[in-house]
Amino acid sequence: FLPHLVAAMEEVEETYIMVKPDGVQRGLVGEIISRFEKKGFLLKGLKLFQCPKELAEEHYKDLKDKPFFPKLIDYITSGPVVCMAWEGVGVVASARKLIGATNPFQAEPGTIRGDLAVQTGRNVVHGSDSPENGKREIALWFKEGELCSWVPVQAPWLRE
Ligand code: IDP
Ligand code: MG
Repeated sequence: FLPHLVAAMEEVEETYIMVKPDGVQRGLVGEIISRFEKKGFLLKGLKLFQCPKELAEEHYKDLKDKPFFPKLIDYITSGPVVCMAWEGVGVVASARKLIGATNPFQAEPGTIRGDLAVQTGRNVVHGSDSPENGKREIALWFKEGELCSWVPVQAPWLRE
């Protein structure tokens, strides 16, 4: 399986996934991690973290002119979040599919937001929207030494 793994390396992406404070408060951490774990992505980093205001503002800087921005920052800093870095071929788009639409009312059943949330302002989970933002966000939320490179025993059973 090694030549295949090397070939796949070229397409490997990283995405930043975060259980937001409502997901932590509602006891959904295990459920949410489990969806990515069962899919077969590779977990590279994981921590419980109280996000400072400056980091929340940097993370969501593209939304700073939106009317909901102050409430969004209050929400994300209102309690601990669970930060995750996941790796895989096509992981960015695939994770967004598992997460579902931004508005949980529009998110399909079977998606995390479709199954577990009812409102945009409390949509339980974040996922990077592009490979570039995946890299940017992982660098923002994790320090050097907090990420692991490893080969899970299931690797040869995930790809032919
Ligand atoms: P995404 O999380 O699906 O990528 P974005 O448009 O990037 O959605 O918005 C980031 C986050 O900001 C959303 O997940 C949600 O928590 C919050 N948000 C977006 N739009 C609204 C809104 O209209 N009202 C309140 N919160 C919003
Ligand atoms: Mg977004």
